Amino acid sequence: MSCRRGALIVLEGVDRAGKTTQCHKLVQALQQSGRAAEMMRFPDRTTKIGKLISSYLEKKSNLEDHTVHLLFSANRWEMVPLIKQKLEQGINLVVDRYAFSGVAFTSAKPGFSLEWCMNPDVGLPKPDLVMFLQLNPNMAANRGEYGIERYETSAFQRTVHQRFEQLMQDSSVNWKVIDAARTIEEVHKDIKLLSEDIISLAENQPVGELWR
Ligand code: Z5A
Repeated sequence: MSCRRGALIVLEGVDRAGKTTQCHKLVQALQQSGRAAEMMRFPDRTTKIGKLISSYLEKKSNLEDHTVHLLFSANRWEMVPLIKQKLEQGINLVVDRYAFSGVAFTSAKPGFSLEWCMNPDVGLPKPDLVMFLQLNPNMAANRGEYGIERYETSAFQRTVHQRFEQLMQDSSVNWKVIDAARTIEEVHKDIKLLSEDIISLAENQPVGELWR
């Protein structure tokens, strides 16, 4: 007997929008309601590729811009067998950043088109739902200073935000914008409801291919 597949649910958003906080809360809530759920995050800094990325983000090493973009994408592709296996086993995956971050961050650098940035991720397992946690820069600033990692400057983050806005025009992806300026519990309530709905819808459908 084949079991119903799990849903692939992605949280994206600007820096300090609360993605990690909400991913943990969602996994916990789904498990408490009797559903199998696990969290994944990108970059996954535990693999060999992830360690190269981590060293780059921590500014301990330099990598050419195209190269690091392809490494971020490879870091997702190396997880595809595991993602597919978990979904087939009926496990709902809650993912902290995905290909959309990959495209938004690299295309915020000079000389990178959205199209070039999307190409390496074409065909990845397509998320059933992508929730974009929307937070304006002033609110984000109230959640603490930017860290010391690469990309953590307000000018760069503004451009990243514009790229996300462009990506959200794509109706082939199931985007939902969430007002992340509210309390953690209020944001969680919306995320949980949307996730429960998509879990029911996705269980009888095959996993799609992103941007294909
Ligand atoms: N990157 C890339 O270039 N290419 C790629 O393909 C991918 C990523 C996948 C590492 O990301 C960097 O890699 C990232 C994008 C790039 N660069 N930047 N910048 P990361 O995911 O490892 O780490 P992060 O981006 O630094 O996480 P974050 O965005 O800063 O945080 P968050 O997950 O959105 O927020 P949080 O950690 O849940 O919460 C932040 C704080 O706010 C914390 O103190 C919370 O308690 C607080 N918080 C959360 N929610 C609320 C609410 N609702 N009210 C008040 N306070 C709140």
